[in-house]
Amino acid sequence: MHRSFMPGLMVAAGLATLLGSTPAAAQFAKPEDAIKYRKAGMTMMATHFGRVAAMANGRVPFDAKAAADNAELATMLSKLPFAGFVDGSDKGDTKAEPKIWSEMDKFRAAASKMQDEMAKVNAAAKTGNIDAIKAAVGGTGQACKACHDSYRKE
Ligand code: ASC
Repeated sequence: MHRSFMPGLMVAAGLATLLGSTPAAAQFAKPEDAIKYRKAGMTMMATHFGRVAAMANGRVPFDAKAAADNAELATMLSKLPFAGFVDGSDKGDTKAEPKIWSEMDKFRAAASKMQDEMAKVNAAAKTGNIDAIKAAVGGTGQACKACHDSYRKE
């Protein structure tokens, strides 16, 4: 009897592990892996946000579909980098200020603020209203800058 449902239980446990592996719970074998992960996440987010920002700033012609697609990606990507600021990853190939780890609540709040602002870009881009996109891009840029000013070395 027991043997008949054990494999099912093991599959269920494996699935639970997989489903529990949300970005926020990303695990890293080494601090340098976490550093690489968060840098890659920032790069991807900045690339897609930058495509929307370029339209908002008039550097490239407005394309509503491209704006919406990139805003959606930037919003998803905005959730990723912060899982990489794990304990022990304050040293290495990073511009992260060590004070991130001594004021982690403030750092998380700054990240959260950026994510909220980025979600506004996404909402605005879905409407296709360029003025709303401009406003939201401005707010997001300010949130990026505020966090960099406090927590990123030159
Ligand atoms: C971007 C980007 C940043 C922010 C910042 C805003 O597009 O890559 O880091 O905006 O420049 O001041």
